[in-house]
Amino acid sequence: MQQRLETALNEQIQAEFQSAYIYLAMSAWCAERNLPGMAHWMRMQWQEETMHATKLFDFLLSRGASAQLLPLTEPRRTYESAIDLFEQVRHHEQYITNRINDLYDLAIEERDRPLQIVLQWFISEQVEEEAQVAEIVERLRLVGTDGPSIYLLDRELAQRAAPTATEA
Ligand code: OFO
Repeated sequence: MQQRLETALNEQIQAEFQSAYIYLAMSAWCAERNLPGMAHWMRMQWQEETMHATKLFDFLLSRGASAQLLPLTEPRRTYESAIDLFEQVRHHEQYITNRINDLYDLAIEERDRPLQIVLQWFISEQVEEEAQVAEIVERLRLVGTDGPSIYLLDRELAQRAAPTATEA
């Protein structure tokens, strides 16, 4: 594998683990505010991102490249509201989508076809993730974040299933 790709993949593994770390911190924020369904949703998100990172990590090793495990930074701990929180998830996923797209362009430039195939899965996954979180943001905007409405949405988000190996 080309050095440029190895470096970029290690940075993407870091970004996926950083995403996991951010969502785990968000899960704590929800739990501390008595929103167990949202805390669960974030916990599932944490699990999914950990699987994304591991998928790229395994791919890197299968290609005989070297895994670096770059450092993570402390995630943000304060949010104004549940809307603000999910808005941040949306922005973060848009950022990840841009990163994946750039990585895919690099894989094309370097003519690395196996990496292109792996990244095609991530490209589809990002479409799904962005749509999912956009829906939650829209619903929160619609119902607001007070009393019964947030309670119902929180209960619904508690239903999110754990990611399976094919989903993550
Ligand atoms: Fe939420 O995204 Fe990973 O890739």
